[in-house]
Amino acid sequence: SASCPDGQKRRVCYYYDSGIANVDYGPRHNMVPRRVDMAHALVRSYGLLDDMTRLRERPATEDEICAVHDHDYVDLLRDLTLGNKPVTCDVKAYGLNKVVNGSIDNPVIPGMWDYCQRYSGGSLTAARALAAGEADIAINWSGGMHHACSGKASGFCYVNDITMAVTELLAHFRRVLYLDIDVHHGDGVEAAFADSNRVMTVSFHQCTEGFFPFKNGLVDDVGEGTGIYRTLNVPMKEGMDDEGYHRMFRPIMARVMEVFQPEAIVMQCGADSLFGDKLGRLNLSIGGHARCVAFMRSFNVPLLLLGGGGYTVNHVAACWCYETAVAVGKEIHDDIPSHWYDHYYQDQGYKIHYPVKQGRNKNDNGREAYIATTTNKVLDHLSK
Ligand code: V1P
Ligand code: CA
Ligand code: ZN
Repeated sequence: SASCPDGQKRRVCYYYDSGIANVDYGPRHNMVPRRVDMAHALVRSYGLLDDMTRLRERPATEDEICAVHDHDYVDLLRDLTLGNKPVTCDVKAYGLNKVVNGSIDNPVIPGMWDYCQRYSGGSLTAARALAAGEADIAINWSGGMHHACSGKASGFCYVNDITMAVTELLAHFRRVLYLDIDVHHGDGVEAAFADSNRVMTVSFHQCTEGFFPFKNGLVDDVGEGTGIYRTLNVPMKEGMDDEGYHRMFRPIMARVMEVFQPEAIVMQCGADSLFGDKLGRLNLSIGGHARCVAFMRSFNVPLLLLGGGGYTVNHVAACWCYETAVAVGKEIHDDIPSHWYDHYYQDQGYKIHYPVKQGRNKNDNGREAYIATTTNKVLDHLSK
């Protein structure tokens, strides 16, 4: 259709599991799984389900999760939830229930194991649809839990569905690109593939004093051993706007596609890089965030779109609905249709594209030329 960035249609598969909507991290927690149900309700209300193939719900099995996680950690996740065995070990050593400054990032919650199976099953199923050649783009907005490590939970992530999906894709494609536009560094996925020459990981993120996950994701962290220069990090200061973001994103990703030539792309679309997020301090608009998706789509390489962070839930749902439209290649009108969750969008005037109030962009302070310097450093790594 003419409204597509590159004038071409794509076959899109869509995964949605209603079993995630009621998962509750606790009353004061920022992570609200219901935002995925909100996004789904919006997608449905715009009629976008008619433009996609709905994938059948299939929770990941214990064996599938064990392919990228340690056995003792997986046993613990399963047993803590089902309550079928008294747990005698120190769950804090596994990143669970650890109290830091009065808040618990990774609480042991009701239905935790089932939740892990469902969101990671979605990413695996979506990856398989791409591998089987059934789709050009596959979507799982409940996935994208990029911080989980092989043996422990981190940053609201219990199992790493991304690592599972990439591993699945590696059985069918020679080179897989992982791209992460969540406001946080994609540390768990980076660590899993740091020494691989078949996976390139690229994370754009806020990198400021005291910002999770703290001292990593620096511009000179480039991987190791056989994977050297196949890890890229693009750190940013507070206040980054659409224009500055794309002044880095476009040249870097164009060059990545040129030199790495991936056969499949996994893109984590964390919506906490949007303006007005509760945790992030970048100032992307929904249009600016979605332009990243449109740009990667234009290369016509099998593309897996995943969710991730995003803590102002009305912004998150509007963003992922709009990106679903970008995937199918349809322009949707800005007025949010009347539906079950429509009252959540009152603050943004019932529009998809809410306004960005640009404050100071600390990346664009004249003489220092942070954007140009950082972009050149990354391009220099790429030339190696
Ligand atoms: O900053 C921390 C730990 C706790 N601090 C004292 C050190 N944790 C962050 C975790 C952010 C996780 C982001 C996940 C993702 O990348 C992917 C899904 O988006 C944190 C923060 C924060 N402001 O950074 N935890 C919490 N806030 C928190 C607040 C209330 C209740 C529970 C956790
Ligand atoms: Ca990121
Ligand atoms: Zn995040």
